[in-house]
Amino acid sequence: MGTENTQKLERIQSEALEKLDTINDLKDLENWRVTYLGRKGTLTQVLRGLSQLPIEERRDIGSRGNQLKSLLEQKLSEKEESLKQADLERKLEESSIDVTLPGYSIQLGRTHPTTKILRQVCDIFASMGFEIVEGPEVEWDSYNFEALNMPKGHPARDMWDTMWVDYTDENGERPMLLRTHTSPMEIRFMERRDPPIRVIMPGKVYRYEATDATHESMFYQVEGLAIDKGITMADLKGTLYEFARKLFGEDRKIRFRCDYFPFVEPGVEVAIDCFVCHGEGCSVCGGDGWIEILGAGMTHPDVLRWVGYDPDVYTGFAFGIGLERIPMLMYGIDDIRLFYNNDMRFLKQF
Ligand code: FA5
Repeated sequence: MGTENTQKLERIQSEALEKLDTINDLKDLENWRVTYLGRKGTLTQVLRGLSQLPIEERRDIGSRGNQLKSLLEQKLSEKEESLKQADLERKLEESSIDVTLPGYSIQLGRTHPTTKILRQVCDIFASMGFEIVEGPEVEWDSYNFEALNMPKGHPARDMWDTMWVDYTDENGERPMLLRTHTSPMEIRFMERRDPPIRVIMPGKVYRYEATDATHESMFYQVEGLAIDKGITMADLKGTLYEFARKLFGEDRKIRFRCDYFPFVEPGVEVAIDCFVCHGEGCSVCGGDGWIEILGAGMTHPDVLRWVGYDPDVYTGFAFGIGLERIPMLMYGIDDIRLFYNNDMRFLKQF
């Protein structure tokens, strides 16, 4: 009986080790484990039967059996390790990824020239005590035109080729549009606040426009508004001169000329000498020698009345800067359409 169990253990050992040598994958290895070391495995059976054996044999077979169990468990884990390693190497060899190649570099974006200039413009006005506020790009007709002294049918509405939105209120009375300028924000702001006011309001505006080198159908404006007791045209000129000097430097020439906007009286347009011809006249400035960058003026008394301010107490000025015209002047960009073409060759230069 004693010899029989010893021989059984020897058989299990030689058979298990022999089979283990032939195993090449983890699934077969698991079957091997179940065969010898599993709950009903051959070695487990021998160990379970120990209690049936006479005491002297039980000790001998128990000790041999447990040694064999440890041996098989150790061989099992060694084999498992080597199979996993081989599996990993095979996968690396088969895969098309060469982990030793340097990775692709991620293309970093950069700030758009319009954003860059907008930040500079905001900083300059902030340094002069102006706050910065944004508003909606889809606007009511009443804010875009009516409150700005352009009732329905007013010929000055033709100054802004408008993109209408197919929407009115339930009475069909409040037509909607893509704002043609940032001036409606003046009204929205004044409705909410009492003077004194010093604010700039940047944002996108839209015009149904045939584009050319200086005209886009979507562009940015920066609206400015200052309302207080005793504000005069001298304050407007001083503010805009200071702005132009800070942005373009002391040497740049600035021109003020009379202009008409229904919501200011008097109105002006401000131009900077052309960066290409410096005032001589060329194709970029349309032969004029100057590039208009903004419209401005003293806020019209009717506009003040509309928002409930008393024009006998308060006066103020407003301006609307065409933002893209500024980087055009600063960097010598000769076509505004380059800004929004998404051509990386252009955008990478800033
Ligand atoms: C206005 O839009 C007025 N709201 C400005 C204003 C505000 C006047 C407050 C008085 C008081 P205008 O249409 O001229 O005005 O446009 C203002 C600036 O926007 C222009 O000086 C120009 O720099 C720029 N601009 C006008 N049209 C275009 C366009 N199609 N593409 C690019 N820039 C434009």
